[in-house]
Amino acid sequence: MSNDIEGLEGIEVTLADIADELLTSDAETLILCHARPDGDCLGSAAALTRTLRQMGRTAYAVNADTDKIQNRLRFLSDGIVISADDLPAGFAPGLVIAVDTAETELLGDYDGRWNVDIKIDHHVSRSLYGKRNFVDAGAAACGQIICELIYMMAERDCRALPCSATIEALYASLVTDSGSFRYGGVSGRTHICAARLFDGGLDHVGVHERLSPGRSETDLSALRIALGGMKRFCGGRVNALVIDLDTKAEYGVEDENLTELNTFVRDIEGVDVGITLKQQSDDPAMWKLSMRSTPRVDVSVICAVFGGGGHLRAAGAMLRAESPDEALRLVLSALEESGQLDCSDCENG
Ligand SMILES: [Mn+2]
Repeated sequence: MSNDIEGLEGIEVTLADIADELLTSDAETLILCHARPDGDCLGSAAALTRTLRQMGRTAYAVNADTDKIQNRLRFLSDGIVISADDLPAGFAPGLVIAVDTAETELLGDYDGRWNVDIKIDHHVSRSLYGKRNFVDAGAAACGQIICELIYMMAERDCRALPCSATIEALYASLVTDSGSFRYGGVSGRTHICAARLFDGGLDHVGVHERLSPGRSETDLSALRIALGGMKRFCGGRVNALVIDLDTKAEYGVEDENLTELNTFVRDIEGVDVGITLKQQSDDPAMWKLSMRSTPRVDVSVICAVFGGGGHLRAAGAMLRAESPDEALRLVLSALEESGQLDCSDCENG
């Protein structure tokens, strides 16, 4: 399918404009959300899809990676966020909405498959790939925007009032994207959204139990790797974990089992920077760098040195190194050269 607005920028609209459109349009609607889905994108897509259906519309949500949805998030997506292969034959949406997706490339295999009419997002990116765009970078989660949108619509059409599944989806969005209301993007508005969901009958204990089901044996193997392998530098302020292919094989883990370690290495008393480096099986000379920090250090600039990027406190990159020691040395050097840590007593020299 063609993407005739590729390279063209759409206009910016208000959330009230989008509410107007959704209240008055009877177009069959397709909701898109980013590949490698997280709780915010699944919760946002599920909530919006259920709301439109309650209003009597035909609406479907699709994701390019339904086979990669984490088990703990499946209660959000089951039966509501589907693969495009499972769309009914002949379904031709008149309205396409993308949620929580900063750039169209993040749609994965579905990039370019449909023209996006409306983009709703909370990432800083200014990419206006929708014909109409609403981006609120001050929202802690895309689910916060969807929550505000749904209650705005419900004021004018009570059929939009969220059902219990929509309430759970929106709350899961808020919780997962805000680190359980701890991250910098959380505001009074985030809590007002949560309060509305509580007023609507939210079972918050149930949602938290499903989002945090406890650690699996594989998770425990990952923690054993961390506890056995972390090394402190720069007077203890930098904590690094380098995981090579032999270690992954010995413990029976893949990179997808190791994501929890990215923050684990940072969340230790006295540590300002957590570094994890994972050797890549498809090219053993490549190492996947993940960095996490406290507000005292900007790790996005360190990852940018290696062609990566991200947020101030959470960033990543791929780098080339011939050995675990070389990979770590490259990162520690970039950190030192950034001048953000007083490295005078750094073991790295
Ligand atoms: Mn998000």
